[in-house]
Amino acid sequence: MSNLELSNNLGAFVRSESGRTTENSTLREFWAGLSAAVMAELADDWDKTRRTYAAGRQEHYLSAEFLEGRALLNNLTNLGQVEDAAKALEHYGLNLSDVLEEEPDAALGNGGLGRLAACFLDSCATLNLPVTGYGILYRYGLFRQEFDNGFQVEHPDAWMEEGYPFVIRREEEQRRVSFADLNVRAIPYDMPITGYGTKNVGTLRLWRSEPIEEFDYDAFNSQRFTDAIVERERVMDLCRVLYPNDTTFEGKVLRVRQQYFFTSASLQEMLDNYIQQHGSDLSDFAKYNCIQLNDTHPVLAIPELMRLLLDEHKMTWEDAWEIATKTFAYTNHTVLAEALETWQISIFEKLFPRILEIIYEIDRRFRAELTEKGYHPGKIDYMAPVQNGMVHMAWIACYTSFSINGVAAMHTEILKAETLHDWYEIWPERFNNKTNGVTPRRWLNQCNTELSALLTELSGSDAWVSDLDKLKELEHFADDEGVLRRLIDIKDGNKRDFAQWVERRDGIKIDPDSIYDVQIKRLHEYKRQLMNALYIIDLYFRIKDNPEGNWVPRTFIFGAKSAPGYVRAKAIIKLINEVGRVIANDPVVSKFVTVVFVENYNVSPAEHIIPAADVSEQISTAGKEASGTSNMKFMMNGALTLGTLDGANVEIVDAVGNENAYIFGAKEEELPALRAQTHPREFYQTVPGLKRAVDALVDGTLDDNASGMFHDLLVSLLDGSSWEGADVYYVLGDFAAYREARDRMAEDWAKDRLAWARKCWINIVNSGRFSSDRTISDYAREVWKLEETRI
Ligand code: 475
Repeated sequence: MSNLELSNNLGAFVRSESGRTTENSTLREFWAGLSAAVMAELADDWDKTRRTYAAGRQEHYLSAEFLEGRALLNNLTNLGQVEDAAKALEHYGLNLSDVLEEEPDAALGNGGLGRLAACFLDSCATLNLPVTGYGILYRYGLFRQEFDNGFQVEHPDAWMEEGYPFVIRREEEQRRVSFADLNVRAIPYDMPITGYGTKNVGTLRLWRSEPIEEFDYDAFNSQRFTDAIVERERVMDLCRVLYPNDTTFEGKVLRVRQQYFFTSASLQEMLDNYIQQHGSDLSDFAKYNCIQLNDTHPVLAIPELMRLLLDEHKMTWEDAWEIATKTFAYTNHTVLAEALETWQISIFEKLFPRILEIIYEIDRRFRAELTEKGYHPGKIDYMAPVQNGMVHMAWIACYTSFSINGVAAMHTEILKAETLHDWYEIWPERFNNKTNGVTPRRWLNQCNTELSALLTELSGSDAWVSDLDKLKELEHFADDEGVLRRLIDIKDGNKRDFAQWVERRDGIKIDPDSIYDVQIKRLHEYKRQLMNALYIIDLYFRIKDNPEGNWVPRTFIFGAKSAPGYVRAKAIIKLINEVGRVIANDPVVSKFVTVVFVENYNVSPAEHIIPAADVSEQISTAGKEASGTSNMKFMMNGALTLGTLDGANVEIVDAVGNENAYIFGAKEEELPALRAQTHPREFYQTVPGLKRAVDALVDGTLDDNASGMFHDLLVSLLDGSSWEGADVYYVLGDFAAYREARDRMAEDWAKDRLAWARKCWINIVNSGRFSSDRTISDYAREVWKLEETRI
């Protein structure tokens, strides 16, 4: 659709959405109409891409989560129609950015793992790789967060209730998924994934469960109407909600149903397609198909593929196993013990006895193979797929997969040395690292248009958008004062934009001339938002002690959701809000400090926050954050990292040099000795100001509304409990080093803006290796063996 066509056609699309004149149509209807126009524009190329990919070797990305966020701007950009759309809307007196703000976020994921999957699909489309994503069409995405008196309250996120133009229901491609107690239809809903500078359009296929028949007519007619409805709802329940846990495992029956549901439907489709394209001899299945398992959530695909090959396609175990071991590759996303998925055998017995039978057979053969190889029975027992009445999903993944990878160099080393050490010893050749990346389309080109324009101007083209390494050629501008001044102006503009946005959205006033210091990520103890809060409490006291001091104006920005059942994380949310309230009410401290907790943090708020950030807080306890990905987004947008040597921070420092990042704190390998040396109470007593900050939790400075929450936080730091030690995440141990680095950072920023901008520039131009295009090229070449396939 050319410019002319969009201005001519938009009205028709809007009217067909609203059933009214354009004058009487709402902004939301304009959003829906414009989105429908975009879908129409994509249709032919999308169809062509699907047909082309079906014929050759393909990779299938199985993930329980895809955290896509908004789609319209991304698609308009890829189609090169942002300006056309703006013009077409102008004709109706409307503003494109207002229309874009009407779009709900597709929040079908919790955090890092889900957003990574979305960035990966973006890169696959841009690189013309035959990759399809498969997941679940949750009716309710990640809960909407509200603060009630500073406490997190969860509300359902019925994100597509009013219609969602970016998925197409493919009734004719439905499959059937059977449980022992329930048969359901799996209906695919396809979302187009456009790429930058290509006509190829990839697909994210999200499955939705529906009853086999609209109604059970017998029940209906025999006056058991309500039974019929209840049965129908039981099926619809399957896909109703995304489990809101990030890096923790919950052994709920509904969750394992979801996992089996989407993996079974996806595999049936792959097998059907194979037969259609290559005939009924399935022995070459692995030649044409590769499956990446995004963590253990889709690992049931392994026994399910075996079942389909054995039972439906009458293969021998040996032939089927050969295919499985050449098809699956597994990515691990966390070393936290609480994330390891282990399911009770009794659940599998109830839901899918045949799958359990197959898992037992995998287990039997595994034990035989390792016994044959001479391994110690104790070790075999520990590594076996079935142990102590539990099925170990990660062990099944490691035994079957030809590739096992971590998501940053340091993380992969920890997998090899600790988490998956026994597997590494036996099968070292399976292990490889794939450091995460983020898409520079969404996370730079779209969210930071001014900086992008500067980069395009200086490099003479926008080629960097799909080849981020090109930015390296701009490194010499680090010594060009004119360019640095422009960078400073752009950042200042973004900071003013953010101030406006947050005032409109949350009613909070902030000073755009202050340093913006940002921590946005899920709330988890290992990420140490608590350490960040203790710093702010300490700063509050320091300013009160010396109100005439030359304090750098600071804005501390947070965004975080806590799992609804994670009591201590919720206490930390309340604490941050309470610190913000106390400071706002203090006439002295509020002159220098503001705390902003952005409510309902999600992908689209991140797009407003990141371009405005000066400081990127990446302060996890060393060894705990597998990679992190916001660290990369901040770097691309010219914020400096304040971080520990953890996850991908290590590689960021390696890319920019020590002098262009602020690294502090205990290293992973030092932690055991440091912990043995000093009890947390000793830090509390001896680090200047630390006792005062910790005591503020309970001495009346801060109010937890008599919930006892803040007292529990204090106990967790100083004493621990019968089941865990004191200060498990080394908050008190790292506090002094953190404070020193953070103070120094604020002073550096205030002292010499040009020197600061130089560091920012070095970060931006060295962010190429953190593009998900680099990550995906590595997967495609080393794991998937995929070729670029242009339509
Ligand atoms: C890491 N989620 C980040 C990111 O690789 C990393 C696990 C079990 C159950 C439910 N959710 C999970 C995760 O483990 C997860 O999101 N991990 C994150 O993956 C992408 O950058 O460091 O914490």
